[in-house]
Amino acid sequence: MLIIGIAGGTGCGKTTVVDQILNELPEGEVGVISQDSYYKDTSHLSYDERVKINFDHPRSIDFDLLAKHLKELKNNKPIHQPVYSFVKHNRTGDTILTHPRKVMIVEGILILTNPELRDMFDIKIFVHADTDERLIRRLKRDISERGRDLDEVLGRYQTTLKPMHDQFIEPMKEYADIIIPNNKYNTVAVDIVKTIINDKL
Ligand code: UZR
Ligand code: MG
Repeated sequence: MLIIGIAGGTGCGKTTVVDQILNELPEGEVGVISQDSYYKDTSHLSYDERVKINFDHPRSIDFDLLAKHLKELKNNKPIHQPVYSFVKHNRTGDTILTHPRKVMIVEGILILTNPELRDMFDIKIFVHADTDERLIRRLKRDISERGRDLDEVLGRYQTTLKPMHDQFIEPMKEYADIIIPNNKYNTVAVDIVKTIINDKL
């Protein structure tokens, strides 16, 4: 199994890059695990308490479960990936059955901060987009898809997103094998990654 880690700040276009890779590879050969599915279970907290969680800090992620699942997939066992709701800020209680594939992509803002995961990645990719581009995309997405408003997104951006990005995400470029510049759709970079994957398939 080839395991590819794709990191980069919020709104850098990770999900888009992953979708572009998936679209052009044979179906059934590539699987995706999203760090977003592994936010810690917050059922013991009220909604008002959950909103205050710093979701951009590595401790908000259940890395133990993520690493365990990745190992199981590596051992050719299917896993039950938790389903997370950004609207409720909590796991929904549902899971998605995820089967092992020849290529597994793990994507998320903080996945390169965890040494155990880093060691498991055969290829580490960091998607870069300028801060203003990322903020624009984040604003649009959170308002249209995640039930937020302008004040909520900007407030969160200033208090947690930006400081956590500078502290935990940006320094992870150091570990990347490939950095994809993604201020606009980068066909060449996606082609290169596809070629590497096809080589291994
Ligand atoms: P991407 N996030 C939420 O907004 N709510 C949650 O319940 C859990 C996570 C956000 C998180 C992070 N931060 O910036 C983003 N906040 O989801 C990561 N606040 O997702 O990589 O798709 O941008
Ligand atoms: Mg995403």
